[in-house]
Amino acid sequence: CDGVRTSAGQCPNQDVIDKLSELKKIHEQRLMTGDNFRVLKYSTAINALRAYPKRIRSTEEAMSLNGVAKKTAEKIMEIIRTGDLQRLHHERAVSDDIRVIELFQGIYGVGRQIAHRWYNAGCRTLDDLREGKGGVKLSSVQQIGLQYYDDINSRMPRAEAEEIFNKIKPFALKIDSKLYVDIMGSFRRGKADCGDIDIIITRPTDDGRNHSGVLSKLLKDLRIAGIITEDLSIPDDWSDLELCYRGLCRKDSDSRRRRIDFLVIPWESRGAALLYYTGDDIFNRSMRLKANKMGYSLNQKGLFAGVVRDPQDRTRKLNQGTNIASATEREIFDKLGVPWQEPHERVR
Ligand code: DCP
Ligand code: MG
Ligand code: MN
Repeated sequence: CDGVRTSAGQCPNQDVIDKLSELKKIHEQRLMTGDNFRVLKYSTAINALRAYPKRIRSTEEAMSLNGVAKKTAEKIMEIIRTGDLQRLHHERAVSDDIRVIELFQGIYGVGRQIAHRWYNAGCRTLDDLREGKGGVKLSSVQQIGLQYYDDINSRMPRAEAEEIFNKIKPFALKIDSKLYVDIMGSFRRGKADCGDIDIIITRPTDDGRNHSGVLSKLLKDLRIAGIITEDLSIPDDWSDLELCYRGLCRKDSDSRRRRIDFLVIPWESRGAALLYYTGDDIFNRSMRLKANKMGYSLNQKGLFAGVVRDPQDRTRKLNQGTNIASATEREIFDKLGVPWQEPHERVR
C-alpha cells in the first residue's frame, strides 16, 4: 500500500485490494500473449483503491473511482459486504488445473498425460519445470520446447516463411539441381500467417537416380549456415526415400526460432503427398471420408482400392490394396469425383 494508510498502516480497502490483486495475477498468468484488458482493468482499479482515503460504502462510490466500471464496482462491494469474492474461487479452481495443464501442453513434445503427471508432481509454472520441482525430468526435446516456448507458440508472418524458404531452396538445389522443393501447409493455402514451414522434397527418377541421402546433407548445410538450429524429431534411416524431419530454424541470427518440417517423399506419390501436406487437416479428413465411402483408402502415399479392413478394428488394414492415383493431385480429385479445388479453397 503506497497510498493512504490507516493508523495500522493499511489502506482502508486493503482486503479489496488483496482480492483484486489475486484476480489480476490469475489473469496475468493465464496470458501467453496479447489480450490483457482484464489485467489492465484490475491494475487501474487497484491503483485507484490504494489512493482512496476512506472505506468504500456503495457501488456508486466505487464507480466514482478512476477506471472502475460497474462490474468491478460490484466485485468491490461483494468483498466489502461478504469479505469474499465468489468469482475468485471459480478462477482459482479453473486456473489451478486447466490453465496449468494447457500451459504445459504448449511445450513441444508434451501431451495431456505428461502435463497431468507434472501437475500431480506439484508443478504449476514453467519455472517449476525448469527447476525440476517434484522430481520432474524433461526429455531433451521437451527442454528445447521449454526454452523456446514463446517462439514455438507464436505464428510467423507469411513473408517470413517465404524468406526462410527462399534461403533454404538454393541449398537443396546445390546438392541436386533436379530436386523438386516446395512449401506446403498453411503457406500453400495462402494464409497470412503460418504456424510452421512445411517443406516437401522429392525428385524425378527418369535419369535412373533418386533423392536418397539428400535430406541429411541438406540439414547439415543448413546447420552450418545457422538456419536450422535445433532438431526435434529425426528419421531413423536417412537413406530412405520417405522421411519426416521436425526442427527449429531462424531467418537470421537475431530472428526468433520458427518451427520447420521437412517431408521427403518418393516421386510416384508426390500428388498424394502434396494433397496431404497442403491440408488443411479438416479438408483432408473430408477427402479421406469420401474415399472410405467409395471403398477406397486415402493417405499421403496415394489413393488405394481393394483395401480390406479388420472388421473388429476398422483402422487395421489386412492388405495394402492397389494404388490407383498418386502422381498428381488432380487424379485424386477426379477418382474421388470431387471438383478441383485450389489450395486456398481447401478449408472446411
Ligand atoms: N495434416 C493432417 N492431419 C494432421 C496433421 C497434419 O492432415 N493431424 C496435414 C494437413 C496440414 C499439413 O499436414 O495442413 C501440415 O500440417 P501443419 O500442422 O503444419 O498445419 P498447417 O500448415 O495447415 O497449419 P499451421 O500454419 O498451423 O502450420
Ligand atoms: Mg504448417
Ligand atoms: Mn507442419
